[in-house]
Amino acid sequence: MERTFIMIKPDGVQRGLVGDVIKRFEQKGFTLAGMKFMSVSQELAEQHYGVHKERPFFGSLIEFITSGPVVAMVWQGDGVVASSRLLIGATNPLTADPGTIRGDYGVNVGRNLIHGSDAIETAQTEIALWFGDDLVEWMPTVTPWIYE
Ligand code: ABT
Ligand code: MG
Repeated sequence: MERTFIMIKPDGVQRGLVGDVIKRFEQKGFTLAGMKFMSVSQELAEQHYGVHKERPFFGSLIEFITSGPVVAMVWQGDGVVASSRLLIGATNPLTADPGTIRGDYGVNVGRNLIHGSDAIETAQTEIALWFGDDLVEWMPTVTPWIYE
């Protein structure tokens, strides 16, 4: 089953949006496979955002993501990687569609509330980085009402 890494960033936690975000993923029909409320170390932040190391916003990005607790999660389901990006919306909340998380709650690209892996391969790398093997294998009893 496909899995993706989702993180509610410090702004989403501070603004009390944790419940709303989890609700959207639950109601879509995806299954939670891992979740932890945690502070992000400098080292983990730099590894997670390693692809942006040379970008001008790298410093402020690391500062932001380590500025307060985050909720790290793994969600699973058919097509969950691409579908999560649709639920989350465009990187810039001002151009994210209404109905998406960023479109409904965000204004600034540096305060865009939530992270979702951008490809299946990235998801595998990010899940290994944040959770290792510490995931829960289970099958909700409603599964036959979501999958034919
Ligand atoms: P993430 O889910 O955080 O990876 O965002 P997304 O994949 O939608 O967008 P990318 B391009 O990966 O942005 C990573 C973080 O960098 C911030 N950013 C990005 C800027 O601050 N300025 C920029 O010009 C760009 C392109 C937004 C993302 N996260 N935060 N916070
Ligand atoms: Mg990204």
